[in-house]
Amino acid sequence: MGLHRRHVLKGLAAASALAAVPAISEDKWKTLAADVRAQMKWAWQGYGERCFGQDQIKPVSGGAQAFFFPKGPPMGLTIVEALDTLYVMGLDTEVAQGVRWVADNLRFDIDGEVQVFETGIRLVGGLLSAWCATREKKLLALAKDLADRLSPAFTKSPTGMPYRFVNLKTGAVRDSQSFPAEIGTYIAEWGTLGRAVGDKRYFDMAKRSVKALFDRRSRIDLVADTIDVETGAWVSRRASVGPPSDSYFEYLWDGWQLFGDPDFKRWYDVHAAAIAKYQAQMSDGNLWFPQVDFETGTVIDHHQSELAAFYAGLLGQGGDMARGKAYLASWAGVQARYGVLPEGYDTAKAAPDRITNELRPEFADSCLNLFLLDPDDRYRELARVHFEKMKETSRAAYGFTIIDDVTASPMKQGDLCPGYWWSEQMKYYWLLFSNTDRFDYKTNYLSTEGNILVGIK
Ligand code: IFL
Repeated sequence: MGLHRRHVLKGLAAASALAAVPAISEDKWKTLAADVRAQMKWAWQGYGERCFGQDQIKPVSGGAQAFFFPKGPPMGLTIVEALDTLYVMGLDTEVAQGVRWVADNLRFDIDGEVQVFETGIRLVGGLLSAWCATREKKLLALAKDLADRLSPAFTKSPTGMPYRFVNLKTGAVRDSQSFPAEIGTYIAEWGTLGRAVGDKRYFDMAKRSVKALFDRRSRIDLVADTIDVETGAWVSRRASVGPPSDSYFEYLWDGWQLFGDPDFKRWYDVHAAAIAKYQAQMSDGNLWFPQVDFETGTVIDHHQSELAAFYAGLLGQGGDMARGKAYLASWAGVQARYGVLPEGYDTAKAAPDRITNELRPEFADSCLNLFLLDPDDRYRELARVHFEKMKETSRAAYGFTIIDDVTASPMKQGDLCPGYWWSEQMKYYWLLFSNTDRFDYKTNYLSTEGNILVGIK
């Protein structure tokens, strides 16, 4: 065992100690859950009054912001993202209102191009989870229609790794330089769709893309963060667990968890071992994952994107609870220091290197994933702080907004509620605090966008 590895393992034992919390009664968690539900209901009303059907609300000004097509039509992104969250919260009137809008308005025969990855995780996934919740056939039909319109991105590619953009009407594709997350984050949605409609081709299309990427890993089993999907040649040397690679790793585990496909498990294990060997580093008692050269393992930079915080939960799911807890504890330290996590953190300087917060869910995501494996109130407590701080700093006239500067006092608000807020952290808080009987806490699956594809009751 090398010196570096010994140092990391020794440090892990110390770092994995998440602060103990005083016992909180189940009633208090329920009260907190009721508050989460009330905030969701209030934000939904704000969206309904100001811009129902638009992609995203600007909660400070009360305006709207398109996500897909700047000149329209809107795709009701917020509604699609929110539906299964509203359902598990028992907000059934809101669910019915949202489903009605989708059934009456959402159509994909549009002569415009969309980003395949974002459209897959948000709209295909959102429609599928809404279908799982309500069993409304129209939702499944829309998910299938949309996935079919995205499929030229895969079928026109010589390697099977999808182009980044596709025109929904013509099937024209563009942008051959892509990233692991945009190549490997389909198996959950495409596999679930294939199961629902009885067509394995969806699963195969998503798996082929992942295999093509995995097969191009370096001799030390890492992938870089940019590749040409036409030639299969790497155009970067930078390996990262953060964006734009992040959910590629997540969906390797998920392909195994959801479909029991042993290839996915092997692929996950190969990368997880290489990441632990070459990227895991202790710094001031904290575990971080710096970017490294994908062929040599040499550290490139010490930037840590907040989005990488999801990796704590994934480590736990993959069987490495020690590293999962330690990595969550590292982020918990940043949360304790700044209140709201900055978008980026320089772990060498122990200071933010990006001072915004785009209302991110990843920390709460890991709290939930670790809690599901190990129902310990420490995870709930970290998520409670995340929620309370969000209420304190992000609440605006018509909903919750991004922060432009988390280091300012008071924090400076921006003016946008991203679609994922409705699908992710509000659901994670609710599931953590409520112990709802609309969710199966033992057998479940949440996608990278927080869409519940297994476990809705
Ligand atoms: O779309 C969200 C999703 O969690 C993801 N990446 C980033 C978003 C949230 O920060 O996979």
